[in-house]
Amino acid sequence: MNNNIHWFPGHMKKAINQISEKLKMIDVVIEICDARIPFSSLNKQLENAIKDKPKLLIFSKCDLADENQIRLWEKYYQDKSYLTLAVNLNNKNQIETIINKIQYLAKPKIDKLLKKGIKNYPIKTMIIGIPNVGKSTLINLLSKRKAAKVENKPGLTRSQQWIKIDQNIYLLDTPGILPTYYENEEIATKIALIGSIRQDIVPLDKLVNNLIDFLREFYPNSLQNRYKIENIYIKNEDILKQICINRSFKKENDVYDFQKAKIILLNEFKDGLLGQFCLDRCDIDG
Ligand SMILES: Nc1nc2c(ncn2[C@@H]2O[C@H](COP(=O)(O)OP(=O)(O)OP(=O)(O)O)[C@@H](O)[C@H]2O)c(=O)[nH]1
Ligand SMILES: [Mg+2]
Repeated sequence: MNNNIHWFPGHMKKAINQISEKLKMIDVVIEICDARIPFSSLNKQLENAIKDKPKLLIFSKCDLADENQIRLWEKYYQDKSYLTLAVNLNNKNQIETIINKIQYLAKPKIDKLLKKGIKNYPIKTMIIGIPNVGKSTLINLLSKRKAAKVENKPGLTRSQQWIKIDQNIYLLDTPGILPTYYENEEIATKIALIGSIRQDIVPLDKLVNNLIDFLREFYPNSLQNRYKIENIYIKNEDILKQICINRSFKKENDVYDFQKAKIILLNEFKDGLLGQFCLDRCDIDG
């Protein structure tokens, strides 16, 4: 890892403590992971802190991820008793499914309260996840019908802002953001590759080499098709040269512009232009 980088395990602990504090008043947790890294975008310390809460695990950006791997990862988490949902959060049709899952998760508590004669209990939910996984997109999606109305209602903690999203479901309007300061270099690289951490936090060549090795191993056709590289079982540098040829990336003195090829490869991968991928492999990482 770049020697200039300082990792801050203390920040993680602080963020988890802050989230844990808010979670005390929450009935259902909605945790979002990026479907391209369903393992690396979840944090073990946080998982421990919320293991007793009813939880919906949303795999966002499944339009950018490998369907087969999503299915395997969903099963992996379902076997650990998680309720999962793989979605494209840009698709507005998801609202009802998400609401139904929240209601399902809150039902044991509601039933218990009903037995005590307490009706109309407001279900309080909160969204958590690492940066860029779609937390704000989900808040906007869920609040759309009610135009992000903020309620100050007895039974809801007053100092917090709540958005009413359905009959009796309330969403904390500020999501819990987990920092992506990971000590583990492999995880940091994956998070950088999908764009949830500044890419320059990991040295460019490391990112690029990791990506090419990964694509060659798991999705050989992607490089072949996108950059018209006939044989991809060549050195990484030669792959980059092929990208320069394919895109006519040359500098003034007629030498190949490798830098440009590296950036283009990273960006096109991140934006899904090379296809749908999962960087976490359920059979290996899970
Ligand atoms: N393709 C695709 N893009 C998505 C999806 N969900 C969110 N995005 C995009 O991902 C980017 C980040 O989404 P946000 O909702 O801002 O993510 P966030 O978790 O609130 O990010 P922070 O506030 O930085 O922590 C935006 O460009 C969204 O449009 C999805 O399911 N599919
Ligand atoms: Mg946000």
